[in-house]
Amino acid sequence: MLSTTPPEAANVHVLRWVDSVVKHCTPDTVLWCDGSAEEKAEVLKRGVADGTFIQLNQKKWPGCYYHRSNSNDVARTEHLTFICTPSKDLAGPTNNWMNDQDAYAKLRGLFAGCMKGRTMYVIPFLMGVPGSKLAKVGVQLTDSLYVVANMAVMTRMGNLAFDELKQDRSFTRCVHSLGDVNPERRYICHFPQDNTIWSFGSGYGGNALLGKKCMALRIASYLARQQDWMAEHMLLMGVRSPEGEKSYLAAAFPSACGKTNFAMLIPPKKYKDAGWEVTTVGDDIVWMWVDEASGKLRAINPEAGYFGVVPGTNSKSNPNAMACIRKDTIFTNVALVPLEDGTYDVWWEDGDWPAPAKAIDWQGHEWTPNAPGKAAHPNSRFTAPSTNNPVLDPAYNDPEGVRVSAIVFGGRRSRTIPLVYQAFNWIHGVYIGATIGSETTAAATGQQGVVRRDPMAMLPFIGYNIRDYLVHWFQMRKKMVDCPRIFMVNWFRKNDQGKFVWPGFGENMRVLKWIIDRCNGRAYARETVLGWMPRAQDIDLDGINVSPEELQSLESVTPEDVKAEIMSQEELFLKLAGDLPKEMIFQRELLITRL
Ligand code: OXD
Ligand code: MN
Repeated sequence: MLSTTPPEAANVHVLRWVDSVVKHCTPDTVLWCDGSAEEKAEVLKRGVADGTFIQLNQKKWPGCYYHRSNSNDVARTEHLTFICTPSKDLAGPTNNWMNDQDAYAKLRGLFAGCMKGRTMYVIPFLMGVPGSKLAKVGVQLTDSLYVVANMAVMTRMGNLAFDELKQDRSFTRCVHSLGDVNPERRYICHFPQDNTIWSFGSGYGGNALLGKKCMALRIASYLARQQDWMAEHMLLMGVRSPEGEKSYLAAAFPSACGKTNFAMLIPPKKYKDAGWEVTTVGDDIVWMWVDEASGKLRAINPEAGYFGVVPGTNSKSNPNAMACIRKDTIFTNVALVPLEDGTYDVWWEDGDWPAPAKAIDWQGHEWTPNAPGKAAHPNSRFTAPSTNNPVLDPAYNDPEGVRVSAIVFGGRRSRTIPLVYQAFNWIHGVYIGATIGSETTAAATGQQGVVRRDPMAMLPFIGYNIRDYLVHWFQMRKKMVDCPRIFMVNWFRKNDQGKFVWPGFGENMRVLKWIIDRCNGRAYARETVLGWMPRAQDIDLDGINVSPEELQSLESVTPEDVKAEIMSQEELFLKLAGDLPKEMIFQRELLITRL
């Protein structure tokens, strides 16, 4: 239960630090969270009382609540996100940088007295499986009840964090205030050298749930380099063959390219009937390390829930996500539908249900199907516990993690990039990952539909200099006796008529099977300029509307396409000029010589 006194097990360094932040932010009340189910109910009840949440119709949506964020605060704001270090070189050319002392001074000013009249919640949480060698403790101080309710889903929250931390000093210090939710005074500042995050002025997603992008990616990536592990923007899935062979894949796709859909893939009937099973370990973040005994790469999902994009989620695109959100879920910025009995339903574009005659849109305005705007914000989200997932992998809670057989990179590209190909080796694979391009979507503010280079899908999430990050990737190979095979996929290629050729979703199983067979030395591939590619007959097309010729066209690249791709990578290479690891230059040269 929420308590005005810290638990007995509270760490002395946490107590001192909380004290100092309380003195600075001057909340009226300080409440400690223990992470219990009773507490969650209390938080939601408080949220309904103060207008943070609206309870949904409990028959249709048991345990589900609705929240509408400020309309100026609906996505991660990368231009207001900073890596704060003594020198700019530590943050590198792809991050916004602020001198750490200047950032502290600026934010100290904003945080001073900012919680007057408010309650500060103390949220101890664990990222990672309890007992795992990579599990990391964070403590977030926040004046947002919405953040408390979301952290309770997205992290392993509560006193177990103190059990894990004991009296150690090494926890991530996360300070968050909504402030006045003004983009003019919005800063998401990371101090990797101090294991500290200060976030002011936003209550949305990755800006405010500090365990996720801020800690489990930006701060963790910095720690991972120092400690010889990897923190990546990846999903993690298991595939079990009819013979009982289990393989795990980690896949990095830029934001809103279907990581959640892929992680929860349902095999086509034919595959299911034959005994194939796909299970989810995680859908957004993966922490990986080299197991000393076997010399192989192992991985855990540090999160405990899903923060998924809602529009487009339906029983066809992702039936397992639909199952995940049927109970105990928080919906943010979808449309709200008042029902006759005074309760509320929710609705979103491209979901399962026809548009209601009337709804309240994500901005709180009355909406009808003729209204010019969308009812649900394109980046509206669900927050659902992992344990709701009907295909949650049994190893989700295993501190030993799972062995990674393949690393898959992907992007949203209407041209050039084939449906699937395999890197020649790890170093070539790192080059492929480092040069991922993807057409931008609504997950971050800014222009949509332009190709953005997004190395390892980590561009907004690398907590230090990208040069050192890429070197770290190259170096990790040397620590492994055997390494995962690396692949590139693109579900989004279009034909000359502008239509998607590959059906995607569950049918991606067919590509997955080729990937797994390649990892186990079973499938054929031909050597091409880009890498190892399947021939049309190597991908099962039985039962889908894709001809061998169409598959061939999905795999084809002309030398002109490759030249244009190399030229368009130039933007990234120029940004890194002087900082490019030599392997990147060599790989580009090798690609050119293969033309
Ligand atoms: C996310 C993102 O919210 O990548 O997961 O933007
Ligand atoms: Mn993500």
